[in-house]
Amino acid sequence: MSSCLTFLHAADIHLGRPFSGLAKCRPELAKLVQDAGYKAWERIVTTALGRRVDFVTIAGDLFDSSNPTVRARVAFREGVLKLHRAGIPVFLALGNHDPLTSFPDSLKSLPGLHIFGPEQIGVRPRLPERDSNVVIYGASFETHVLTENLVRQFRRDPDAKVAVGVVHCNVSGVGGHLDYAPCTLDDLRSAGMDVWCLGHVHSPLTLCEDPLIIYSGASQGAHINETGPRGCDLVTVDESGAASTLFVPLAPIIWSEVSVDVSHARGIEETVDLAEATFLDRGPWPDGTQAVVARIRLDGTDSSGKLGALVEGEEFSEILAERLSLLPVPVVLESVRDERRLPTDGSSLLEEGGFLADFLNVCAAVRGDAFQLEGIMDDIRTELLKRVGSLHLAPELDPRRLKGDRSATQALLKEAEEQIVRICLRLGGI
Ligand SMILES: [Mn+2]
Repeated sequence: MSSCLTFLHAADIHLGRPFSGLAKCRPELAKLVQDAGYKAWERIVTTALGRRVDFVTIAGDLFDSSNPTVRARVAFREGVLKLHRAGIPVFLALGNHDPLTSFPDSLKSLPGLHIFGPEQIGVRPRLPERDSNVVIYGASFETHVLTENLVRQFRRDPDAKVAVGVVHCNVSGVGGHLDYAPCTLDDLRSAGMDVWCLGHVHSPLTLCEDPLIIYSGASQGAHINETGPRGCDLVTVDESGAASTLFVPLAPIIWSEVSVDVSHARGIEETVDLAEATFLDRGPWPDGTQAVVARIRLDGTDSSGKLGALVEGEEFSEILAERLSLLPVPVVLESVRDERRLPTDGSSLLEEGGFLADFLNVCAAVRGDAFQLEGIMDDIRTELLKRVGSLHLAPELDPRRLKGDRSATQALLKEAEEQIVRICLRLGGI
């Protein structure tokens, strides 16, 4: 028996997430990711059992909704009971998606499950194999919106040998998440815990090593902005109270966004090969990865312009999807984005002559002439105001704002120029 205390920390499991947007356009993909969410929860349970941890902590957004689905409720209950039968208790703090007031009563009294209330409370689990005085502190969201600092009320008891805090909160506005239960790193440090197990931020993050302050991240990524492996944390606390963590990837589906440089592709066939090679290079994926859902960005300069519109056609995506689905870890295409830079800096299009060469020459002349540039911006402004009115003009398109900012105006013109060239090449025959 190891003398270290070990436990599993997970958060933002979001059981029962509907993926309604995705279900409308890609029902098969929505189903794949939804099933993966349940699978990730099952893996949390089997990992806890396999590692024979002392307990499991969950820091909120266990359920996606305050009215969890039947499948979500059944899956959660099953997992908790399995852990209970193995003598592994679960400590659950609730978050903004699954607040206490709406949490199903039938689940509140599950054996082996402790749900934290709205005020800080320290629970001393009975851990038969430990004589140490382990205290787990936590607090739950009572309602969806919580703007108070939950963490400031936390204090370690003087007799606690190991102190663990569990809470769903936003530390110093960490990127891109609603500012619920805001707190600072200093608030967390001054509570005197050995470990802080947090939820809310969906990327795995270690905010501090001593004391250990971690976001486990979501157990399964839900969309293209949640790329990379997802899972939970295996936390170890030694006798001196020093804590460390090991990230355990569990998500069956990994979201991925890759750029494929098509500059040297000699044709559409090689573009397919390049995309395939990019994914082979990216591996190996963590064990248990069932599929990678990928967005492919085609970039680089299409110097000959020969790939033209072929990469935008449905057939290209279909062939690519078919090829990628045969990789050792199958890749499911989320989308293909065409972000090729076109050779509008001159080179081949200018050499070819014709309409596009004339157009590019005019653009270059205008860009270099402040007077002409301003004249064009005035025309655009008049036209835009006629069409949409000043109230609806997006700030970045407002020529009044651009006036006097020559480089921004030039960049805008360059972008327009590239779009026009792209459209012309797509039409072909020019
Ligand atoms: Mn969440």
